[in-house]
Amino acid sequence: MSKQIGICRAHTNIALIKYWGKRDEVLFLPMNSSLSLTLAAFYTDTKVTFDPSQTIDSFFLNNKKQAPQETIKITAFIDLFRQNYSLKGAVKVESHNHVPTAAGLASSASAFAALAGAVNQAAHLNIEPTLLSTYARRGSGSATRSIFGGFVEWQKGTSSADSCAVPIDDADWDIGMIILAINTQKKELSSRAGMKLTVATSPFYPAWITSAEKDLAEMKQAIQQQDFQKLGEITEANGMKMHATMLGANPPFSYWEPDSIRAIKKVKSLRKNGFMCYITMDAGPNVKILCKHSEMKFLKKELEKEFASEQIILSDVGPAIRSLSEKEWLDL
Ligand code: FM0
Repeated sequence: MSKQIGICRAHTNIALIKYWGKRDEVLFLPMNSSLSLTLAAFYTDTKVTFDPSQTIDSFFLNNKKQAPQETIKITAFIDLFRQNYSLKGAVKVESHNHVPTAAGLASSASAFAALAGAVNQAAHLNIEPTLLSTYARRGSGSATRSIFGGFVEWQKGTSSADSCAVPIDDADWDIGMIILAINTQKKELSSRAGMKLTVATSPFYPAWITSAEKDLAEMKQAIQQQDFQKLGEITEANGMKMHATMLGANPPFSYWEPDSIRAIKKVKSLRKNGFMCYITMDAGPNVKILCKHSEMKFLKKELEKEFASEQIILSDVGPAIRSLSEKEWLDL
């Protein structure tokens, strides 16, 4: 039997309503629904080759063969498909992350969405995107949302079958995002460990859940009305509330650094001067600024007064996953 090949590109996403906490760690079922914006600037390209003549899976990231402890994660992920479909042979996975190292963004969201898409294509599984998002979810929760472009909701669902992504809006109404890289070192506490500690120990956690569901409902309304100010205000407030839960954990922790606060102050002052820009932060010190696409370049100039130009990356709204041809892959 011949080799089967699939190649897929998936973009990363930034949550505007955060996913923070699991109710099932094996199935990656979240405590709350979340909502994100897919970014054009950062993506992963992944090629999957099923080879019936091979018996051991292999994994190459940016042309470098990965150690067994990394390859095991890939095997565990592909095994989810192997349980439901008949897949022939071992798999070779080759991935390229197009995430500027300066961005300091985690790539697990785009990585597992691209891998799910490439498996689907290689083995001709014809899994439709919503179902595919439940597979991506099992690699990393945030990967659920990277199957689609624009604004995407990850509905927490009632079971593994319906905890999936749903496209909300293609965000083609003057939306952009600025990534301000504060520190690109690997963080001390992963988001996985951080959310687990928060769920287990923070007395603020129940309030987070109630509040996140309310924020989500209001944000969906703001998106429907294309009300940018409301969208931004909810984004900023929701992110801050997530970070507040961490200060209540035992032991308490925070991902913030002095420069994160400097960035927050700068964005607030820009807002006072009439610009529509709002902060969100994930499990790290880097700051993401939701803004109007039409104001992005001006905002970059303003930020350059306080931060190095290499720290500031502008992104358009990103699309859904898509297949790449062998030619596109070779041209990378
Ligand atoms: O993206 O344990 O997906 O909604 O980025 O792999 O399921 O890396 F701010 C934190 C992402 C968490 C919010 O967590 O965890 C968001 C966060 P996994 P992820």
